Amino acid sequence: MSDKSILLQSIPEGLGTHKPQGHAKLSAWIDDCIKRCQPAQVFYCDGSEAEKKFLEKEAVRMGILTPLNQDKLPGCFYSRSHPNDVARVEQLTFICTPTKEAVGPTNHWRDPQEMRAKLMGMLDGAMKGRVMYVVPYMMGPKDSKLTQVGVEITDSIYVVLNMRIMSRMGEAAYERLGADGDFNKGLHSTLDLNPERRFICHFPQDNEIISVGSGYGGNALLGKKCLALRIGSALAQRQGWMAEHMLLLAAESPEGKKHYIAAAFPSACGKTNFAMLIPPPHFAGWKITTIGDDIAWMEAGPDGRLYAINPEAGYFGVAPGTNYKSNPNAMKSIARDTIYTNVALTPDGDVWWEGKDGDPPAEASDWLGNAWAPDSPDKAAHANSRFTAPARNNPVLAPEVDDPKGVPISAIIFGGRRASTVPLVFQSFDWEHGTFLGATMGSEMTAAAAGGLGQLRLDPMAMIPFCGYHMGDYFAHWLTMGKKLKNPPLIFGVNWFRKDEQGRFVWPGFGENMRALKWIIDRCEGKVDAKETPIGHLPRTEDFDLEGLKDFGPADFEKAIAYDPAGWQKDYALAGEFFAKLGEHMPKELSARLEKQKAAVK
Ligand code: SAT
Ligand code: MN
Repeated sequence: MSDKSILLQSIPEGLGTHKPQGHAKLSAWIDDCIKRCQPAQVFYCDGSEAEKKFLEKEAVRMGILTPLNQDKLPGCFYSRSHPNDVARVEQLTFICTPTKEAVGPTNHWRDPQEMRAKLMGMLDGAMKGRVMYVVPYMMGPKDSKLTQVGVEITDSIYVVLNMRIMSRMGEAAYERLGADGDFNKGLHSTLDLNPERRFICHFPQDNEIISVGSGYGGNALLGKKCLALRIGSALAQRQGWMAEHMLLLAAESPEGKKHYIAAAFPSACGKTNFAMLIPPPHFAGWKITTIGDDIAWMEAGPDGRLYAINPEAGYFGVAPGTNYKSNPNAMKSIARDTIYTNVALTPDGDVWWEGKDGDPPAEASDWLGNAWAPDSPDKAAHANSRFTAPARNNPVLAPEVDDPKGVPISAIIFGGRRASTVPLVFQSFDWEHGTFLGATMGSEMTAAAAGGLGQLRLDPMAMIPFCGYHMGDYFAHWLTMGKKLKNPPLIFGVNWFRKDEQGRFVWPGFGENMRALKWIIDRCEGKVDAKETPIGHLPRTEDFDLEGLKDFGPADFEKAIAYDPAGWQKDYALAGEFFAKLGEHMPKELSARLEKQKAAVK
């Protein structure tokens, strides 16, 4: 029988002892957390390889991770979450600012003092008999001006091992802080995983996050959505930069010319696939490399262009649907040193999920641990099952990921999952119209958040779940940023998910999305003209490269980009309701733009 005690045993000499010294505020905060949570052990992480090996071994002994078949998947582990803890929970996610007004109608608000008191009550003695891990990390390359330091205090070894993949974790973070640097305080406890005691709380004015009751990615890996987007967006607004829910890629032409592209799609709409795209054979000589797959931090550069970094160091991607056709580079990225959560486990220590290559296994144990066979009525993997993989595994990782000044963005793309109305690709008229396009985008909801699956909701800039302040002020910030940019990126809309009358996707998607990207790049270079319509510039069929596409000709393309005024009238009506909710905070330019657009699509 293995010993499942949740305290760390036989800690090797030198590990767990790296208590930060010389930053009085940090030390005082850690001491407060210890007093409050009363852990049985405190383990100070240093980010070393030896520490990783030790914590993995301990997580296995505790029964939290299961090693996978090391011949097939070296360095990989399997994990199951609590069945009620499988996604972000927007209704339990709060922004706690002094006034409710500051967070606007799209966020859940709580009074900071009241919320703090409630959380502190729950955290009193919460780590009795448990280990407290102190995790220093950086979001962003070591020497970037935009990089933020965070320290996450958690009682979950799973969180520590995931944070190690997703951020630049380790003592370099303390070095960057020096004696008095600003850092994000993140206190996390799983408590008893009771959804009644689950709260993900942000205190932007204190650069602080307190999260209890969940061990799931977006709720518990505090550097990711909590710091890099909710707190990050609020900091960015105050300091004049942007924190966005965007992938970042580099597209290099056969002549060696590079363009950097940022794209905002909601969770589980293919950001990871697009960021790792492999151009189809017809595009021989083109190369796409990945800078990031989820989050971009951007600022105006001295040349008036917009520069972006990826604050993350790993991919927390959706497993179902990932395969060698949809995303070969992701498949290679997750072949080693990866943590799999809530997928299915096969008898030979491999993983499986719906949409993985090959036939389903004859038998497996599903994400709940129940016996599963291909004729079982339930899915083997949870629809929001995930992989956590280090970016360095990505065969097409861009070397620019570590560049402290970031990459200059040529184009911003907004996209969502839309069965109708939104064409395959189109271009806005200018920054303000592009901001309007982002502000009015909608998407059918996915399994990345609990509830509402398939419903169309407005998700401006894919930031509805992640904007840490008033959406109206956020739109205004976009307009302000545009004024700072002498050479702003061009702004486009895309939709890979349009369906025909029979409910079939009209566009083949995946690698073929290169064709839309190529048109975007041609537009950036002023190489092609476009059709002007009320919603923006649409591609002319003759400029859009369809060569080498099987069973897809100009007539199909015209369906994919068809301008549908009736659909837009509905979209703009929805946008109007949304804008009205934002009240006085809504920038007048965008309200006026909506009226103009409504008239234009009549
Ligand atoms: O929120 S997570 O980071 O866990 C995943 C997502 O919804 O993008
Ligand atoms: Mn995301």
